[in-house]
Amino acid sequence: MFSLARGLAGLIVAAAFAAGPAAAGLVALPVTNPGFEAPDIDNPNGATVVAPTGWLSTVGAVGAFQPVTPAVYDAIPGGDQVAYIQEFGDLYQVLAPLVAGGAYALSVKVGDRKDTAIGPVLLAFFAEDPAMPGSLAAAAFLINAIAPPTVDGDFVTATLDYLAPAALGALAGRNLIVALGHGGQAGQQANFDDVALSLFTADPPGNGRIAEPGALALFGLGLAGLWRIRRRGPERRRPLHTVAG
Ligand SMILES: [Ca+2]
Ligand SMILES: [Ca+2]
Repeated sequence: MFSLARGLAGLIVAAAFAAGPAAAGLVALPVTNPGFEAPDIDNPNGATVVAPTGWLSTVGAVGAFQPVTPAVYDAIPGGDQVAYIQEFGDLYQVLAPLVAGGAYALSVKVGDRKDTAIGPVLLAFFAEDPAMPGSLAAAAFLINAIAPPTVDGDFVTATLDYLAPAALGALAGRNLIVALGHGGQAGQQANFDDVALSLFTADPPGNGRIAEPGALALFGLGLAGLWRIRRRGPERRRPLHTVAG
């Protein structure tokens, strides 16, 4: 399922993020619980079996996780907690309405535990359906990207850029959804930390970073696969279970 996606993974990395100098019009957008420090876990290697505070999930065993160092990681990017998606699932968060012509840049740290393998990781933007608030299934898919190759026992930075249309049309007033996906198999886990989102509004129009639709469209394949599997129905779903301690 993900062999094509994996083969293409290297291609997207170069296009993923071109951070320019800070300029008027560049703002950091608030993300709730971006470092997955809530709820606070007080036992080493402990984890929740529900999505971290401020985050939602449609499928999969997900939660906040406090890795033991250096057994699981030598260090984690921030605080003492990360998010996890075991095997196959997603985490997402509904943010503010899309801004016409805005250039969005998402950055997430993706970790591969020393003691487990990791599967393909996807970042995606959706536009919420106002008639179905909080629903990822009803949201309009905008764009996605595959995370770069991960490093065992360490974190890499995955990025996703999106240039909103100058004329939003049917997207007008719809909230941006940030989604993290893991297309892993049995025993595989992805960890996440330090979600950051910026918005650059060009002034005059045209000065923003420009996505390359041809290249980026390829990566819709990966997430389409994730969602296709999700929609096969309940027989594909597994009961929630805690992370191996
Ligand atoms: Ca953290
Ligand atoms: Ca590993």
